[in-house]
Amino acid sequence: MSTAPHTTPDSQTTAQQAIQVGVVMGSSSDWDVMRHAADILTEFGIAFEAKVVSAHRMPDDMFRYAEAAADRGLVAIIAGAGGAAHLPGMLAAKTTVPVLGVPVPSRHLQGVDSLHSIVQMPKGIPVATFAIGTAGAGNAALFAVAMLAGSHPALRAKLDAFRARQTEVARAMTADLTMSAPEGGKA
Ligand code: RP5
Repeated sequence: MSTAPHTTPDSQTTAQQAIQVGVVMGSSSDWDVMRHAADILTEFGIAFEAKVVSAHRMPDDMFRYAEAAADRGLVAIIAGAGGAAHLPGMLAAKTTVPVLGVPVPSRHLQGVDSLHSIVQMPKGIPVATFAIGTAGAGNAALFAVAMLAGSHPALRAKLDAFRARQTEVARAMTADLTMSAPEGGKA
């Protein structure tokens, strides 16, 4: 998996199995955020692809991608975009495969524009919208894992173990505070 900024492979999969999740974004400049979704999917062994599919610069490609998604067996599409972030909503308009929207931080409005563009969908065309930036990208991937876990018990066990590890890390934070507390201080 490339972590270089502003580069995404045209298509990548984590295994020689059918692609289950599409990770798409409006520009390679979104990759620094969206690779956090890719990292989670890799960690859980989910076969995915990463592609730039710009709603504004490649509208025909975007529609083709959405129209093919169900027949290709995609379980979810994680779509990230910034600014006038129409990609998640327009994908959702053309497919019933669940679309998980990630607002990418934008240059001038810090991603609030992206968030509003993605979350304010009209009734009837849902986009599950996540937090702005890397937390949203990671959580969208975890959400996709949770969707798949419903029919894959081994994945459910992995997700439970992930949560348990996270809990232990959070508990250990208190011990770290105690260690670094000033003389006589209480943590
Ligand atoms: C959006 O415009 C993309 O999702 C990206 O967040 C933003 C800027 O794109 P570039 O000008 O960096 O290609 O479509």
